[in-house]
Amino acid sequence: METLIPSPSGHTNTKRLLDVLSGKPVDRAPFWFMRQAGRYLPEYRALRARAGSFLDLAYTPDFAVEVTLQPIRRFHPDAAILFSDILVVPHALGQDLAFREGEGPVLDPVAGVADLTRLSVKGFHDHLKPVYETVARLREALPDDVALIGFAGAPWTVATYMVAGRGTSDQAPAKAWAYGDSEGFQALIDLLVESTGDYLERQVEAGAETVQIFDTWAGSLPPSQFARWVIEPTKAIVRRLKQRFPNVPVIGFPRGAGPLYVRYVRETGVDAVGIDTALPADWAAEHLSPLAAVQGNLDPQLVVAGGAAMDDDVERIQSAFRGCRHIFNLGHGFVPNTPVAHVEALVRRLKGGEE
Ligand code: 1CP
Repeated sequence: METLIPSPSGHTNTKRLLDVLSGKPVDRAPFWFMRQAGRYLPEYRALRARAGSFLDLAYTPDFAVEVTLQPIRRFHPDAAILFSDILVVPHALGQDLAFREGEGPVLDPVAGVADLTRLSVKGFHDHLKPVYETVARLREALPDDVALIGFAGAPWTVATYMVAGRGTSDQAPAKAWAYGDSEGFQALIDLLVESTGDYLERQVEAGAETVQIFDTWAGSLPPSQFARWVIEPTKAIVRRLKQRFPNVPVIGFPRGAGPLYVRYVRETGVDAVGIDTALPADWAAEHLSPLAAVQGNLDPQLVVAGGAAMDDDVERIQSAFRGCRHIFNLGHGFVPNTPVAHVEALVRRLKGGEE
């Protein structure tokens, strides 16, 4: 089903995203968008209906490759991100998972140490084989100026779903365990560090050129708990990836970390950091840009609104990062009611008239 997408003529085969990540000069900031594949695209909704369920979409390489390529054909961003989900890791560890329409993910909760015996790394990579195949096929299919990003959830964020058995607004179940029985919770985090490190290594072997670690709920922890559950597990994964693949850049996204972003970048060893919508771009340019490339951070709701409100913030973000290593992105993923025409207008602006 996948088709090769020709690169626009006149482009060299260098990838802007990888250039920025390795500190090379670029003609403009590279861009891609979190959730660039998804329900705001009519062709995604059509394929999703054909696949039946979200998991069938994610675990069938024909479908996952096609969905990943949909936004590349439309917008030709500087990167493609593997189409999958952070929750395939607990699924591959043996935790039941389903995605219910309008409800999001539902898992069989892992509520305490006794439940850890239900999880096992046996069969982990067999379960994830379709993901590795998707990565390998994407690497073949992508234009030579589009970088391929692999990803996984960070242990803390994945644990919040495993423990609650669903998405929560306050992450209370995982916090209750972490605060009340930190040693037991540490065993879950250690299992996730190991399995997530393995999973990302396999993605790189299959062809991912960089990986992003999504820590969506990093900002929900108090500063006293941030190092143990966010920094340490991420640092362990980065260290491991760097031992095997010293030249593969790692992007961290500790959403909501506020001033703790500085510590996160210094201590985890990530090459780039994704900033959320609430972090002032000029603050990030001052405090984070000297330490790493910075990715972000247009409010996805501004793309829903479009027009001057969106354009003004694009301009504000671009000028804050002028002269810095910057990857333009959203502060969080596209929402389903984003008008495609607004994304087109945004892309035209980011390309500044090229092509
Ligand atoms: O119905 C549908 O079609 C499912 C919607 C959907 C999509 C498009 C889900 C369910 N996952 C995805 C894909 C996805 N998830 C990608 C693909 C690559 C991309 O284009 O960006 C990625 C990177 C993710 C990562 C992910 N899944 C995160 C971290 C990033 C973030 O958005 O904060 C999280 C928290 C999840 C869990 C998840 N998966 C899906 C939903 C609805 C949720 C959130 C549940 C909740 O907290 O309520």
